[in-house]
Amino acid sequence: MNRFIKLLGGVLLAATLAACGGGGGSAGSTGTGGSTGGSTGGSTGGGTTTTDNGSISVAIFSAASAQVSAIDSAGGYVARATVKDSSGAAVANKLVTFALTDSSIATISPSTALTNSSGVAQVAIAPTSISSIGAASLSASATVGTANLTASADFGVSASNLTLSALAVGQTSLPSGGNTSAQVTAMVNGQPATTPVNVTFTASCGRINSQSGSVSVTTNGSGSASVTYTAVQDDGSLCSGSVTLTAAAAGASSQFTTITVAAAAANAITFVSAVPQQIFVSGSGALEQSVAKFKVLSGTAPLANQTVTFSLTVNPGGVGLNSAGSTANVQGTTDASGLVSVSVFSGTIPGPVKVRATLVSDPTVFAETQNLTVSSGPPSQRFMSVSVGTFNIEGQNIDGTSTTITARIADRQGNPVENGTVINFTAEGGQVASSCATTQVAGISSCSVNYISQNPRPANGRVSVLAYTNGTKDYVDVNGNNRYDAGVDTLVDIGDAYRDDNEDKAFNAGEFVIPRGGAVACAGTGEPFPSQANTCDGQLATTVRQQVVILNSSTSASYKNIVVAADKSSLSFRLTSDYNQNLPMPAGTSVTAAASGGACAVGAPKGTPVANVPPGTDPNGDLSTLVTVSLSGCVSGNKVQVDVKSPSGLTTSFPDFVLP
Ligand SMILES: [Ca+2]
Ligand SMILES: [Ca+2]
Ligand SMILES: [Ca+2]
Repeated sequence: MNRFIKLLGGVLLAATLAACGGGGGSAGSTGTGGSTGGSTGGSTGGGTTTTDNGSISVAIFSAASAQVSAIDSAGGYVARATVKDSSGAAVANKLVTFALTDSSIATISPSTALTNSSGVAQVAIAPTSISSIGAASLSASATVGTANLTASADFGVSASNLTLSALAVGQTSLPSGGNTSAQVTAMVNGQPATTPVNVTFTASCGRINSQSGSVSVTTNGSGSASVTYTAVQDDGSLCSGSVTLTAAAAGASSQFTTITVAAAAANAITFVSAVPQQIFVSGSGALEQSVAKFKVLSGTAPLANQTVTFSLTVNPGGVGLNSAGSTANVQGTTDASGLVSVSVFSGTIPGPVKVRATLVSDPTVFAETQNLTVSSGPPSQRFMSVSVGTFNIEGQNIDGTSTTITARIADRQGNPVENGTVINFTAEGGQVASSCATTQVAGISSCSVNYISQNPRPANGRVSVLAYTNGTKDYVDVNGNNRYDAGVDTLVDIGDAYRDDNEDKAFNAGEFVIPRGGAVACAGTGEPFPSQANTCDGQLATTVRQQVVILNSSTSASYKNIVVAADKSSLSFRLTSDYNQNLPMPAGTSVTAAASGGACAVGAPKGTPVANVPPGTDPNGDLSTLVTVSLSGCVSGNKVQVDVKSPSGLTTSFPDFVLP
């Protein structure tokens, strides 16, 4: 039948369908009112407008195709318009526009439609919401020929009776952290709602659709609202025991159901932190305690009230748990965040430490600290030692003559400090590298910097250089517990470190100083460990410091204090730098002697080459070099020639010594 019809022309098809009595067409024709001659009319449930050009009628039908005068949230209603021409024949493919006088109580969707071959166009009409109530007018408009035709029909929106079905869940018993579906159907007048209904789901613990608190979802076309419930709270903690789920919709009684969630079992432990990661050997005076923190989990959720055993798996020596020196295992219980911690006390030996945390409920589950170490103590003032490769360098007349300054530094126990301890340097003249970082070679910590000669050059040729770093003062361990106890032990207090440029054993304005803010009265000292008076602070920490002096020896030589033995068996003098007769010549300077006259002969001079001369702490100290030349066969009037050659190669020839 259908295949046969499709072979026929459109007109015949339309005529056939009209003859068959399409529902739309016959329904439209039942409207009342409209008279001929362009008048319009309408009545509740339907309306028809007839003109000379044709007619249009509109009415509302239920899902059961019954014409109705009211709609409700049961859904399935349509607004249906029928368009005919002046001869009463159906007008196909005609645009019909639908409109409502009050969109707040009802909506049409879509608002336009084309007529079918029966001249019928229809759109859906529904209450705007489940709570909509009132009345409005529906209109349908189309253009037939040259005439704009509009028909209207008044209708009511009836109250709906909304109920919720029982709340159904996929599983009523969940494992810890598990999830399940939950579903409820909104019923309008006993039938599943086709109009969207907002249903709010709430759980007494856990999340719905991965959200905390109440979650609103809209029913689908079948009136069903469904969510996923998860028995894990927002902060990751786990629900356990009875959980109540609630589904609620405005105007309907709420629905409840109960889910039983299994208690969580700890199955993981992780290391969280050790603060600080570095502690110092006991007795160093520095921080000796760290707090190691672990977290107990069930899956990924932190678990409270779990007991953990702490044990030492790596102990360089003397490390204690929760008290100094106590190597016994200790226990702890996790807090609400699943965290549990233990205090770690350093021992007397530096090295890495490992603390293990083991679940009491499952000893196969454990974690260990990472990167926790007991370090050597900080630099101790008493164990600061700075040396200079060559003190008396040929620096007065030549730039760039170098020497090496080495700092050796240990902690209070005389053990090497941590690698990387930075020693700073500052110089009165010349140029010195600003710092070096200690390394341990064969277990001994030290580092070196270069010093070179250049301007400025102090007038007396003595260049003060200060080496310093952060560390601790010395103290007398009165109570013998190998650590500093303020008020019990006797501190060897010192004031601010400074560089005593003029070596007067006191701080003078303009001299480099490292202020620490102390104002306690105390005596000051000069090199080798300069301390500014009255800047003590009673604290263990200090700037560990030492001053050294480098001598800018000259290239040209001078001499003083010539002595010739009465029997003319020797000649001696003191060799000095030319510009300061208290300064030696540069280390390595060589002296040669020759005699002239008769049988007078010289032996090899003593006092050459010039030694590396420590500068002492007296800025006026005589650092000249005694040179002795042995003589043989010499008599009065014989001459002795002395030449002095500096390391750079310049030779100074002294005037001939004429023997008296
Ligand atoms: Ca002590
Ligand atoms: Ca001074
Ligand atoms: Ca000086």
